[in-house]
Amino acid sequence: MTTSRRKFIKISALGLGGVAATTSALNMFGANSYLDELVKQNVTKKFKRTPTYCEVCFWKCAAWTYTDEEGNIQKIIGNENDSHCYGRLCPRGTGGVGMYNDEDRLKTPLIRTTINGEETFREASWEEALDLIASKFSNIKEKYGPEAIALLKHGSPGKHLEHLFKAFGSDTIAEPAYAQCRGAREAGFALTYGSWVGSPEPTDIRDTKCLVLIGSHIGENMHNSQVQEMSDAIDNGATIITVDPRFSTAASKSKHWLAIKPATDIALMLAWMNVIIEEGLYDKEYVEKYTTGFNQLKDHVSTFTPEWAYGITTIKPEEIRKTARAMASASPSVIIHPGRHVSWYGDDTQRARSIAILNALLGSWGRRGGFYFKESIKVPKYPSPKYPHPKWDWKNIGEKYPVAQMGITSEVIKCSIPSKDNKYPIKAWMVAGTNITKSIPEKEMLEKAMDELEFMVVMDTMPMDVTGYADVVLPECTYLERYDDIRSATNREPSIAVRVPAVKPKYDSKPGWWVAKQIGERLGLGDYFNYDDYEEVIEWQLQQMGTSLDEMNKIGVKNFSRTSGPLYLNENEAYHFPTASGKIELYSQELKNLGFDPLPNYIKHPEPPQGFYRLNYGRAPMHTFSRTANNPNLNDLKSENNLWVNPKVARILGLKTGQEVWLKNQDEITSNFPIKVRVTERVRWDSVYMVHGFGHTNKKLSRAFGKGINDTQLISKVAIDPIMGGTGMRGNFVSILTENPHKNIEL
Ligand SMILES: Nc1nc2c(c(=O)[nH]1)N[C@H]1C(S)=C(S)[C@@H](COP(=O)(O)OP(=O)(O)OC[C@H]3O[C@@H](n4cnc5c(=O)[nH]c(N)nc54)[C@H](O)[C@@H]3O)O[C@H]1N2
Ligand SMILES: Nc1nc2c(c(=O)[nH]1)N[C@H]1C(S)=C(S)[C@@H](COP(=O)(O)OP(=O)(O)OC[C@H]3O[C@@H](n4cnc5c(=O)[nH]c(N)nc54)[C@H](O)[C@@H]3O)O[C@H]1N2
Ligand code: SF4
Ligand SMILES: [Mo]
Repeated sequence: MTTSRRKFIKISALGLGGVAATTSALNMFGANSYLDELVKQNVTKKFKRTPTYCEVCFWKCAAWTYTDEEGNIQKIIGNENDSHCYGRLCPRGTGGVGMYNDEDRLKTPLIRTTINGEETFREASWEEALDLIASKFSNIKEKYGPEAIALLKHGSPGKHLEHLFKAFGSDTIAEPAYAQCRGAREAGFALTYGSWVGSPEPTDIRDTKCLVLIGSHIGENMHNSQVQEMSDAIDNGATIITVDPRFSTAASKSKHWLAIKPATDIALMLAWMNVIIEEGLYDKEYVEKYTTGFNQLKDHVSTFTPEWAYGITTIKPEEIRKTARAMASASPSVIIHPGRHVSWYGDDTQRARSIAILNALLGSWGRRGGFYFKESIKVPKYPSPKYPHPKWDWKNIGEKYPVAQMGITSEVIKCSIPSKDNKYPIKAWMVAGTNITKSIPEKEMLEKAMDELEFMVVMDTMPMDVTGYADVVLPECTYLERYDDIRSATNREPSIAVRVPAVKPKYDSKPGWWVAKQIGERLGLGDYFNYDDYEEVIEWQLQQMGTSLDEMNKIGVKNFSRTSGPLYLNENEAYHFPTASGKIELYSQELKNLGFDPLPNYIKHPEPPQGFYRLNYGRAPMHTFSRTANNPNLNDLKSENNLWVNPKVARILGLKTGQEVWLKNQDEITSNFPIKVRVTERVRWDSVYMVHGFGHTNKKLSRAFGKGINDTQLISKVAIDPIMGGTGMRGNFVSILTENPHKNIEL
């Protein structure tokens, strides 16, 4: 590590101040949850219930928080009337109370200081911390303009700070949920259908006859209603086809598991298109009526036969044909799922385009059992002055990527490293609700950027790694202790849900809305924060929508009727897709005009050299990214990640289940900590697999510190998507070390 000004402060230096290894995740909900037992032990007490929506991930399930007479939170359960959860939370949502109870939480504001030449944090009052932030922000605005202050955010706190930043004159805003997550699929679907997929995905899983998952590991990826609908679809006899180099939970529930060679999915999809077109299995009427570019597509895929794809994907031609026919026979009640975390190999927009095109050939968009037309209700904006117009913003920063529709975090990071060609110099960051040191790879670049910043504020609930780089750390209270914006869901029917504090903030933590207002007032932006309590904002908005906080406190979720038209295409009426041609664009003139392939092509990606394995990662049902590793309830379910190793590899290297190993990647980066091996046929011999979000380096996380390996540390090579700037992360290779490479080094 460099001897930088912003040396990472291990908060431990502060001084001042059972494993359920099961992956049978499809039945880990509600009544089946172990946490339910804890809940039952308390049934004799009288509870008060408060409405909320969950913040353990971004599915935002509406829930009830139950507090006892002493004001302790006893349980959180799903709201029966909510289309995101159908009354049942996933294990993470049930365990969300651990976020509140975690004794390692950030407790007071902290300010970076130097004592005897050592950088450390000292505890500070809110007054002092907020005054310091306001004065630094004013200074930077004066010297460089407000645009030079960037907001990196994720989740609810981001919304409040976004308002602050826009009022201040900065729209230099980005989040990892775009370039490191779903950006490429939004770009791919927007190019094809003219609209985003969005969240929740408008996949009509409950009524589908065939669900095709291309690396979407639903069941480990625990997006609630989606998992429940998939479970129902299976019970109703739907065919599940899973394309995954790993035998995922979804694969175990599938009729067809295609153990594809990593990084070759586009070849498989081109071959599927070939079969569907050559055998005349596509929905001819739909293609004729709603799409453009079919003839070009037909010519394009004519040589991409299953035999051609076999050599690339290792999937047998008859398997390719059989699965193509299975999809077609379910058409139009078939879903080739768009995926969610799609930043894989850099050609991700083109992979998403392939998925979009396949759905169009099978006529599933706008059809029952395919994709429905989603709808949401607009929450009126609380009265506030107009935002000033920044001189440049996230769009300019991402201008190299013409199709990007949101800020690109990695470009914001690059612009924070001074250089003479940098047109958009960024000098300060506020980071809220995102642990960028774990969610954004290329650690060297990230650390360089943080080192160059004149000022960095982090607002978090926990002493996560990212806080160690801050000049000021602000402790936000958890979602159970605060108001946040009204959740307006985009679903089959529109609905709203509220988050009301169930308990008072613990320690000296404060809600994000309060922090935004306090900083705003200090910057002379009081007019933008014309309320004393966020309750007033919500009450005003609810009144505009014909309800009230009083009503919402009783019901938690309010469902509205659709007004935009039917859920599916009305076949007797013309339909205008929001694309340039008004049709589904199988052939993309827009991509062609921008100099990209108008139809997807397979390109070969690097393969692991001798002695190396592809680093594959994913989710575990009881954890969300890095944010839950220290959660007492969820840590109890799974306290570390394991390294999945194929038995062939284990034999060659002499590895046994339970043995600790270290990993070294292609750039000689060695994992800080060891990981325990799990020998399993469920992973291909060319890859190893681990759950993302472990290997925490901050000792202040008493349960999570040093447990398992942080995949992000080993992702030093990325493949940038040239169309929308996404960060492809799955092209890293690791070798397995059986000896501790850090024997004499203190970490
Ligand atoms: N290597 C690798 N990188 C990835 C991924 C991967 O699988 N592997 N996944 C990618 C994907 S899909 C995504 S969406 C992103 C996710 O990226 P992030 O959202 O950055 O993920 P987390 O690691 O959960 O970090 C969340 C941070 O918010 C804090 N937090 C939680 N609740 C609150 C709150 O109420 N208020 C505040 N102020 N802070 C809070 C947590 O303590 C934690 O520090 O990561 C991406 N990056
Ligand atoms: N429990 C839990 N659930 C979550 C989250 C969480 O943190 N925890 N995070 C949520 C978020 S924000 C997101 S974005 C989603 C992410 O969830 P998904 O979108 O489902 O995740 P991915 O990371 O795209 O997919 C991981 C799967 O891809 C497979 N894979 C790897 N390489 C390839 C390949 O080359 N081809 C194919 N076909 N498959 C491959 C892996 O083996 C693994 O099974 O999960 C959401 N749900
Ligand atoms: S899916 Fe689980 S963690 Fe995510 S919001 Fe719903 S209950 Fe919470
Ligand atoms: Mo994500």
